[in-house]
Amino acid sequence: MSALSDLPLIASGKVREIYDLGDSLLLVASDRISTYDVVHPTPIPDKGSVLTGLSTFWFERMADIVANHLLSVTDGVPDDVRGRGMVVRKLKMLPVECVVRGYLSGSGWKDYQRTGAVSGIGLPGGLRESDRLPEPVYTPSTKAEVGHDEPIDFEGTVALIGDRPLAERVRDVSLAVYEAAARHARERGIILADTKFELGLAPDGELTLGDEVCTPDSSRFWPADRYRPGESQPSFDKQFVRDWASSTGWDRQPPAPAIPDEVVERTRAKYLDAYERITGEPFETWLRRTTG
Ligand code: Q0T
Repeated sequence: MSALSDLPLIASGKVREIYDLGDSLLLVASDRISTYDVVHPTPIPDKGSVLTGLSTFWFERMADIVANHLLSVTDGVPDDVRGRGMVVRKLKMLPVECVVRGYLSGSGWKDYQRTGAVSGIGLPGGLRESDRLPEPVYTPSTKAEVGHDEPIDFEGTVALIGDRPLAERVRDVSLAVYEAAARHARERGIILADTKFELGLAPDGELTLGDEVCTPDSSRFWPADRYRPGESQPSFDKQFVRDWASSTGWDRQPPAPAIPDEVVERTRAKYLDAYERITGEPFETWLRRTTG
């Protein structure tokens, strides 16, 4: 198998990379972790593998709702990224971030406090931070090349996509995948408060789910047994790192501090726990599947 270092790099994010395989792409989830939008110098062992395993689980489970870009987590994956690499179909990505919220948090909570609405959707009065919404809402945003994505309403997505029926399918598929994933996660002790999808078109025009799906990096995972509406909720995966980083007096400006071993180990255990709760399988099963 070709070494990663020989492949053309197409895109590089804070915590993952995309390489060109010719007719397909290789998505690689790293073990890097960010808090407050800054990447720490210390990796969390197996984080990339957990995220790739979770995305794979959701792609396979949601295949009856929408096609997806997953081709293989074994064939074509270089040895040095086995477990955290995924070969995917090349898509023509749609220029919208498909955000779905089931709970009021982050920018959704801010917009609600300011306007009583999120993404142009009016909500009941009197909601508190982290409250569950009467029903999930589609709150898309633009894909900013640099800086932060801008929230848009559904009409904004019609304009960007340029095809109303397609924009409707994108919204409906996003809501359906979120609802199915959130129900599954909730039955296993995790609140999937919100999530972000990226969709694209396959060469034959079929609407296809891309990117990563319902991972802790693309979603808010909250431990259900600590859910207390009316305040911000601890993150399932990153809370130990955030709490420790705050306790050091770090001002949240780069560079982020190195993470001590004990915090790395407790955080790694949270990722493995998320994988095992959601898939119902030992993490070992993922390692055996991908590192034959
Ligand atoms: C993409 C064509 O994930 C991104 O960047 C992180 C480094 C955004 N992105 C997605 C694509 C995909 C996917 N996924 C695909 N299947 N086909 N492009 C490119 N950038």
